[in-house]
Amino acid sequence: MTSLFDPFRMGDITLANRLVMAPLTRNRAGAGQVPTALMAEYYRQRANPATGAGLIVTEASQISPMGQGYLDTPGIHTPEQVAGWKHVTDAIHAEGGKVVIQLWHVGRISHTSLLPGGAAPESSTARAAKAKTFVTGGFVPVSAPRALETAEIARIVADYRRAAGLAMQAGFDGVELHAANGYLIEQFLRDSINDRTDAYGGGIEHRTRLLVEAIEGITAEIGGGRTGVRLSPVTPANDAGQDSDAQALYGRAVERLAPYGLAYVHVIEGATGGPRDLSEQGVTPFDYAALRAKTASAWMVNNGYDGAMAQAAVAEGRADLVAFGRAFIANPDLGRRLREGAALNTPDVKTFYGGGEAGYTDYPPLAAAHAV
Ligand code: 8OZ
Repeated sequence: MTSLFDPFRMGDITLANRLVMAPLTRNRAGAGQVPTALMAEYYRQRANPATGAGLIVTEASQISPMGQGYLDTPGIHTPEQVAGWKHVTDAIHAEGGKVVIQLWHVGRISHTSLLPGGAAPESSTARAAKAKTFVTGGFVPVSAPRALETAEIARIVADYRRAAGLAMQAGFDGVELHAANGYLIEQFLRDSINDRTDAYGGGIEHRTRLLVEAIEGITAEIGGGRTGVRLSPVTPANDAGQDSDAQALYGRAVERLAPYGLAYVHVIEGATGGPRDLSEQGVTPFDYAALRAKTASAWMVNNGYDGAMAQAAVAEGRADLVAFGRAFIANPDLGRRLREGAALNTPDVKTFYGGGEAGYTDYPPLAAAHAV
C-alpha cells in the first residue's frame, strides 16, 4: 500500500516523499520585494525530506509590479529577486529538498498604494471585489480595478513566461501557476467575475483562454514536466463568488491543459483555509475524482488534511501528493511528526503575515533525542 512517505516522480521532478509544503503568503520580503536570508532559513528548516517536505511550493510571488497585491510579497521579475531566490533554492537543495515557485498575478485584489505610479489594479473586469488587502498601515478595502484591454493580455502571458524563465535561473525545480483563490486567472475563469465580451469572456472556451495561454507560455519556456497549476473550483476566497457551472468550467480547464503534460495539478478542496464541505452555504458538491479523470498529471490535494486523512488519500489512490499549509507554518519537522504520530505545534495567526523571526523561524522541532 502506498504511503505518504514513499517517493514519487512528478513530471521531470523526483521527490523523496509525497508530503508537500503548500504555498503560504508570509509577507517578509525585503526592499525591492527581494527574498531575504531569513526567508532562506525558513524554507531550509522545512526542506529536508527526512523530517520536512518532499516538495516545497513557495509563497505566491508576483510576476510583475502590477501583479502585487499585498505588502512585502516577493517578486520574480527583477535580477535582484532572482539572486535572492537563488539563496533560497540553494538552501533547500543543500538539505536534499525540491522546490517550485508559485507564479502570481493578483489582478483586482490589490491597492493603488502598492502599484506603480498609484495605478488601478488590472483585471478581467472593472468591478471591484468586496475584499481586503494589507498595505503599509494595515488592512484596507481593495481598489477599483480597470478591465484589461484585449491587446494587453499578451503582455500578461509574456510576464508569466518570463517569470518561469527567471525561476529556472534562480535554481527552482519548477513552477506552479497560481490559478486559484480569486486572483487574476480565476477572475477570468469564473462567470461570477468575468463580464468581458471579447475572446477572453463569455463561454467556457473564452474564459479558460488566459489560463491556457499562460500555461502555453510557461511550458514553452521550461517544459510541462516542470510546471504545475493550482486550482480552487469552489472557493469563495477574495469575493470570487461561484461559477454557474464549476464542474463544467474546471473540467474543461483541466482537459485543455492535458496536452501540455504538466507535472501536477494542485486542487484546493472546498473553501481555502476553511470548510471542505460547502453544502451548508448552498454550493453544489464538486466531484474532484471526475476532475482528476481529465488529466494524466500527478494529483495534489490540499485543504484541512491531517496525517490520517493524507495517508488514506494516498493509500486509496485518491491523491498522489498532499499539501499541508498551516501545519507547516508551525512545524518545520512536520514530516517527522506525522511519521511518528507526534503532537503538532499550534500556529500563531498573529504572526502569519509580516514581521520577522517570531512565528516564522522560531517554531521548535522535536527534540533531537526524541525516542522514535
Ligand atoms: C493569504 C494572504 C494573502 C495572500 C492565496 C496568495 O490565498 C494567497 C494569500 C493568502 O492564494
